[in-house]
Amino acid sequence: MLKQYPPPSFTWAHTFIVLLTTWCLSTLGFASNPIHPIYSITHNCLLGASTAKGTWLNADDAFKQTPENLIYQVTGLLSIAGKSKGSKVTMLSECGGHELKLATKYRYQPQMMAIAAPWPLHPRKVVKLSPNNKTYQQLTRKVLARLGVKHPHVRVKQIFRMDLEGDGQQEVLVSATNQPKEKMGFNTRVANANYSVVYLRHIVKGKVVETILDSQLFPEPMRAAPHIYQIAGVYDLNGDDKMEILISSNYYEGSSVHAYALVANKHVALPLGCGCGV
Ligand SMILES: [Ca+2]
Ligand SMILES: [Ca+2]
Repeated sequence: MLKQYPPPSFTWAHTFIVLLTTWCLSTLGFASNPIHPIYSITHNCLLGASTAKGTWLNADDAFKQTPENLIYQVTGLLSIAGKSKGSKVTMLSECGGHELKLATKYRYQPQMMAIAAPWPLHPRKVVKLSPNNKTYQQLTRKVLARLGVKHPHVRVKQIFRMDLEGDGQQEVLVSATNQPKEKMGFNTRVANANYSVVYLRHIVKGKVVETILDSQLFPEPMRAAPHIYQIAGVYDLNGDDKMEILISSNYYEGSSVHAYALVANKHVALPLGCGCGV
């Protein structure tokens, strides 16, 4: 007698399980073409996304492919506020930004992000140090002198220590800015020896080095719209257990945020970034 294979009962059960699994994954935000968008709540724009393979999509491609109902981790610099389902991303009419509506509202924090990642965004601890730390003030003075800032007024703003790639060696990220009214981000003039810099202190072939990630220097007073660079977050953006670095830039009538990775001890600019400005 000819045996029917698969048996009818298996076919029904199998079909039911497949449909149920598809529905569950879709409901939880894991679509058949999963991407992991990276959205800046502070800057109202989509930086891009990582794919299921851990590669990167720029903002335009991520915008086209981001489905609704993804689950986002909502964060503010060091603290994960919680999770929320997100809407489809839409274009803002002004300044090329994007809008992502989150179902759950969280209290606003500086440098707030929504990242559709099911993995830990901080696989290792990120420690905030006091900007008054004498060691890093002295180090920043040397870095500024090396950049050509004469008699710098050292004003360290942020210091974060972490092991970016999980090799057991700690890295330190430092931002320093000296500008008039710098909190406003609306300067149209700069004074003598104004600057803004973000650098990474890390070990290369057994030697400690300081790598400049972003900087802008003004040796003399002039009319200008100076950038204020700040560390906007340190997160594993693609689930490979290595943390990437987000840096924001604010200037007169504009702001943006972009990303770097540390690859083989070298900093690499990632194709992630977005902003709003004139
Ligand atoms: Ca490390
Ligand atoms: Ca990563």
